[in-house]
Amino acid sequence: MRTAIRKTGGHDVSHVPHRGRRRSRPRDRNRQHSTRRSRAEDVQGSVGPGFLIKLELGGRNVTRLTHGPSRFVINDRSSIHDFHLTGPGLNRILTTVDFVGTKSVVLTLKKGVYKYVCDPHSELMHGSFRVV
Ligand SMILES: [Cu+2]
Repeated sequence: MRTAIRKTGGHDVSHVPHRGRRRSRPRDRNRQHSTRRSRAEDVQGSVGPGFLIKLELGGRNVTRLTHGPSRFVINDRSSIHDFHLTGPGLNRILTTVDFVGTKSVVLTLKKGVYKYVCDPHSELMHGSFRVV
């Protein structure tokens, strides 16, 4: 329905700006920062499917961690590798050779050097980090 524009009094409303189309402007509604990962603080380990073992935090190879509790999420992508972590007071196979999938464990790290290997291929597949 149209609203008629009436001239009131002697004043001439010469030009009424066109109101018909209101540009629907895509608003930048508070964009949530999708860069924030829910579990960015987790230490991400992976082994396989090739002859590769790694441990990363925030996409970077782990060389140093702070002592105290840390969650390790290990993704074992092959049934020929395992993920074996040793360190001060710790000697633990986080994922076995047969296992394929992801395991999550919270470990309380102590100061010192930790090493991780795939036991069947330890010459090739190993790494270490320091806990301070
Ligand atoms: Cu292996």
